[in-house]
Order: sequence, then C-alpha cells, then structure tokens
Amino acid sequence: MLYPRESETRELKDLCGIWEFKVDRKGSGRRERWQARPLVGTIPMPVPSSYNDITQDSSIRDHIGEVWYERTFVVPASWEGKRVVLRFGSVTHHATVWVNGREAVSHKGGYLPFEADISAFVSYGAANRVSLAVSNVLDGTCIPPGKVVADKYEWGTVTWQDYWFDFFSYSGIHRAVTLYTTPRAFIEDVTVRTDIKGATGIVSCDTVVGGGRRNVHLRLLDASGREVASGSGARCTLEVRNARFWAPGAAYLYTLEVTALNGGSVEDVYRLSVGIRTVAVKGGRFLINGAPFYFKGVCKHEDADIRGKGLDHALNVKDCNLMKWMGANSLRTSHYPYSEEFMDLADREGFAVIDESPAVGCNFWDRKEFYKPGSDGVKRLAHHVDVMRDLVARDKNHPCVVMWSVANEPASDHPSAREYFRRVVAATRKCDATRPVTMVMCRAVQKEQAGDFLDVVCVNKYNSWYWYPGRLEIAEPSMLHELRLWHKRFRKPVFLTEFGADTIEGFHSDPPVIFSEEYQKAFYERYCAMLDKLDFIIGEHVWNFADFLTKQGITRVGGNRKGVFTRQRQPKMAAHFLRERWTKMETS
Ligand code: BDP
Repeated sequence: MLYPRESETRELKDLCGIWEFKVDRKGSGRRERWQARPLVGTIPMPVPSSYNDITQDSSIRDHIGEVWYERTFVVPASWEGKRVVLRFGSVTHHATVWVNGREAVSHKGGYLPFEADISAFVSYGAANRVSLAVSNVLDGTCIPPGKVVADKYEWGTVTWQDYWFDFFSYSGIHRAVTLYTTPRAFIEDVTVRTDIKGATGIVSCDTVVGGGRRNVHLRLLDASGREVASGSGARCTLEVRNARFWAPGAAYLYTLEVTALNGGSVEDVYRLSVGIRTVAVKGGRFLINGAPFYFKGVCKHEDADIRGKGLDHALNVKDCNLMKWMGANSLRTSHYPYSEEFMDLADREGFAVIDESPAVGCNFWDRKEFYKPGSDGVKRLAHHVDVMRDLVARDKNHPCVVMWSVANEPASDHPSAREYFRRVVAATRKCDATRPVTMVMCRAVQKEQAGDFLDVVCVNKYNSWYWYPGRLEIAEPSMLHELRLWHKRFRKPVFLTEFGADTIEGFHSDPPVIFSEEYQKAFYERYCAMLDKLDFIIGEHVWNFADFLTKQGITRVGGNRKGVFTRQRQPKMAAHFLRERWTKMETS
C-alpha cells in the first residue's frame, strides 16, 4: 500500500488535530447508532495520540471496549470527479469508520495502515463527518493475542483484559489521518527491487495502475534531481551506471518518479525514495551489498509520556540522533510495525531495520492450541498471514528493511507451533523473496520447532537478570554455552536480539547490585566480552533503547526500566559504555 504523497496530480489534506471523543461505557454505541448524528457529551482528544494518558480519569485509561472519535472536514468542490481516499496510518487495535453515517471501512489490528475510497460517501464543497469506533479488546484470534477475563468472587466480579506482552496496550488513533485524491485511473502500487552488478545499480519496478489501463513511464533521479535512468512499462528495469548504493551509515536515496499516461497526457504521478542495495545470508554471514554486516543497535518501542504510542516526529528524529550518537547501525521494530514516517527516517538516516510483525505474547495460555483445528489459533494463523502480507505491502520498498521478523518469543517449543510457523514463514517469503526471514526465539534450544525455517537464528536471553539476578559472573560462561548450542543445532548465523537489565537512573551501587546503573553497565560489559568470543554472531541489539510503559505489575516500577536511555531520552551509564564500544567497532 502506497504512502499518501502529494504530487501535481494528487492533493492531500491532513486530518490530524483535536477530535471529539467519547468512551462507550455501556457498549451501546453501535446499537444506538452513534454514527448517525454528531456525538454528544464529548471531550477533546488529540490525534495522533493514544487516549490513555491524556485525561486525569483512570477509568478512561483502563477502559476495555470501544471508544468513539469524530470530526468534521470539508471536501473542496474542486475534488468532485476524483478518487477521494480516507487513510489511517494506524488505529490500535481495531476500528470501524463511518463517513456521514455510512460505514466506509473496518480494520482488525493496530500498527498498520488502512484506507477507503470515500468518493461516493462525501458531499463536495461542504462539511462531512467521520466517526470511528475504536476497540482495544484482544482475543485469541488477534496478534498480539489476549483474553478478556471475568474473575468471579463471592463479593463480585473483576473484569480485565489479559495479554502476555510486556508493554502497555495503548489504544487510539495512533498515526496520521489523511484525506487524499488521485485521478480515477491511478498508480495503485509500485514494487521496487534492487540489485548490484559491479558499479551498476539495477532497479526493477512493477507498477499496478488501478481504475483503467494506462501506459507507465519511469524516471530515476539522483539526490540532486538529475535523471540517471528512465524507461516505460508496468514491468520495467532501470540501470544506473556508477550508482551510489544505500548502506547502513551511508544512506543514499534516489527518487523514482512513476507516471501513468493517458495517450500523451499525464494522468497520475507518484514519487518514492529508492535505495539501491542487496541483502543476503550466505556463508554464515549477513551480507549487505555483498559485504558481511554486523548489527549493533537497539530494540525500541513507540512509547512516550502523555502521547503513548502516538506518532511524534520530534521524538522520532531525537531517537535517530541518539542512535547515531551511540554508534548504532540498526534496530528492530520490537514488537510491531513502526510508523511509515519512522521508516522513512531510517531510510534517510541509514539504519538497517529488522521489521517485526505484532505477533508478540503468543505464549503461555494457548500453548497447546497453537495450531489445533477449531481453536482460535487457526483464526489467528489466518490473521497472522494477512498481517505479514500487509506489512510487506507497506514496507517492501524501504531500503532500510533488511529482514522480516514474523514473531517475538512465541511458544515455538510446542510441536503445534511447527506447522503454524512453517505457514507464516512460507507466506512471508511468497510476498517477498528478496529479504531474509527470521523469528525471535527464547525457548529451550532443543525443543525449538521453527528454527529450521529461518535464515537467521535470533535469540533473546537474560542470564544474570531473570536467570540468576545479581550473579554477573554467570553471564559469560552460561551465554557462551547457550549461544553455541543454538549455532550447533541450526548451523545458521546467530543474532542476540535482546539482553538487558532493569535500571533506575540515579541509583548507584559499587560493587554493582541489580537495578543500579553500575550493574547495567557491568552487565553489558560482560555480555559484549562474551559476544566478541563467538565468530558465528552477526549482531547485538540491546533491550531496550529507552524505558517504556507496561501494564501495572509488581515487577514493573513505572514500567520496564531496561532502557539505556530514560523514557525522557537521557543516557544512563550503560549508554556511554555502548557508545564507547560501537563508535569504535568495525561492522563489515
Ligand atoms: C523479553 C520480551 C520483551 C520484554 C523483555 C523484558 O521480548 O518484550 O520487555 O523480555 O522482560 O522477553 O524486559
């Protein structure tokens, strides 16, 4: 799905700002058709933002069920006759959208965009109303999965949303809302694949035109706007002599200009950035542009004070600057797809990205039902495959994306997980044959069911934290042993995708004790010394870039504190150690 961009044939209207908001406390909104007339009794709510931390009312923060959003917008009279599309960057976790009371689109799952052609729903040159019912309910068919639990006691019933992922289940309209136009015959999709032959960059483009048959013309422009290649046809390969390649830490972007022509006249124009690069896993190494690449970097979260998981350009640019400051060359979008705007920044700033699906917390409660006929697991599998398809459709043209991650820490040690992940990985490869596929594992190596489907063995492990807290001396021998076992069993490159220790900034202790800044620093020193002894390791990503909010629990003091930066993005001691290490490290 293309990102909405304006051009000489496309107009764009930003619908972000303050929307009307109302919690559906009785779950009666749909029955009472709240979409039929303007909502009453609303409060202001910023978009994009999670709604949870905006008010002083914990019953809003902790509401389980639907909330409603609404606003009006004017469609210019000049837009009549064009395709008018309403697009949401993401609404978490589920949404139904009505325009002037008519249902326009429904979407299951947060973190990915969806849109609807609303040309036939709107009045031109007049005000229109958009209403949304947004649900945060997670069940066994969702990714991430969850379960609404009603615990019955003699004194009453406690209802709560259970889920098994370690971040707060923020909800709301999290990313941009955009109204845009295209001509009736329009560029619907573009798929770019790049290759390198000597000094020549090969750019293969598949263009889909919707709403009519049109000729396609392509131009590739360098960063100064000079045309370096051109061609025609829905399938077209461009060659760039003496190309500049995209690489982590040395990003170079061309602009691909795609034009749909009606006879001799221009009907639609769409432009996107293209980075020419190759990725491959070969000979036990991860190769970018044919050279071995070592990942040094972080796992992140979309998370901040007040706005929760709402898109925040200031935060995104700051985070990129902090990653550069510490010498990171890569990150994983743990544990869901990040905003398209962030992916654009990663292209531009030159970070290699492991792009992860929202399949996190697929563990514990349904271990035996991973793929049992008739269970929620079967429905979740179908949804999981849809999500991988949508993720690839959204991110396939980003040079920064060097690998897909289909899940984080599922119960993949259960035999039923084998068939489940065989299908998810195969479906992902079918959507994109150009990138390696992985899954982040954490169960017992000998029981792992899905490791042989993957290109890279990604492992999370927390020895000297969850295992033997305070015992820093066990980190090195135990991790050396375990990582060797992963390598021995699968004979594939191994990536330590998570390791970390909760740390309260300003809490000091020497000798180090857990939760102190000294402990976190020593923890990373030990792990890094250990990693340097293993030649099959292709990367180290620390958990986590910054502190982040989780659901309330007795092991979480104001959230997960494993950040090497605080939630406000100030460095803890460990960040300085990593900076020392990574800024000096050769990575290819
Ligand atoms: C890992 C999970 C991550 C958690 C982390 C932790 O992948 O989501 O936040 O543990 O407990 O197992 O800090």
